[in-house]
Amino acid sequence: MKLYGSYTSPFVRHVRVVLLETAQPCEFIETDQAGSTAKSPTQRVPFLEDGDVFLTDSASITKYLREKAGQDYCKSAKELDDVCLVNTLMDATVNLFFIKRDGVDVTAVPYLQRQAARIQSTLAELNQQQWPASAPYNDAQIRLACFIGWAKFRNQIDFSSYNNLEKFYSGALNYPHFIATQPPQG
Ligand SMILES: N[C@@H](CCC(=O)N[C@@H](CS)C(=O)NCC(=O)O)C(=O)O
Repeated sequence: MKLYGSYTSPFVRHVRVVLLETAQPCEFIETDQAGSTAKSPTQRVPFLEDGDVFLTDSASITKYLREKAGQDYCKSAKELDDVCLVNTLMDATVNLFFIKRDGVDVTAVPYLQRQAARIQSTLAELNQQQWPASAPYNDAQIRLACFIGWAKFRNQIDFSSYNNLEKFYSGALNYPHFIATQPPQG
């Protein structure tokens, strides 16, 4: 099995945590934008190859790995909805990050302001929910921890008004598989 990704991507990190939790051997192939453009129709990471299986999204990859290990993936509609909420948050924030990095003033583009508002309203919703103080975590929770870690690493979000999310994240920082997949520091 081969996982293509980067050590900074929160989407890839979720897959890496699932690989550790399910103890499945997998070669990690560090892939930049040129590599993902050449090999995946989405031109994004992660993507996964396993024999004839080729998967292009972290959601399908995490489902595949869980099921391959005999585990459930998102048993309830609520858990799937939480995965989708975090996904929307992560997609919008990563998208704004890349656009800002290209020098665009996001405050001057109405749709990008809508993206920014979507990020804040989704964070407010997630902040109102109950989150566990420690492992075990389900896939929505792992994804949320990966998102918060990335947003802090890239200084994209001020979490000071999201106390509940901060508390959840401090707990996740003690989880060995989360520690093992930290983005490179410094
Ligand atoms: N829906 C995809 C999103 C993956 C994604 O956005 N990956 C980012 C890295 S964090 C990427 O490769 N972006 C490159 C680009 O947008 O050109 C997933 O869940 O795998």
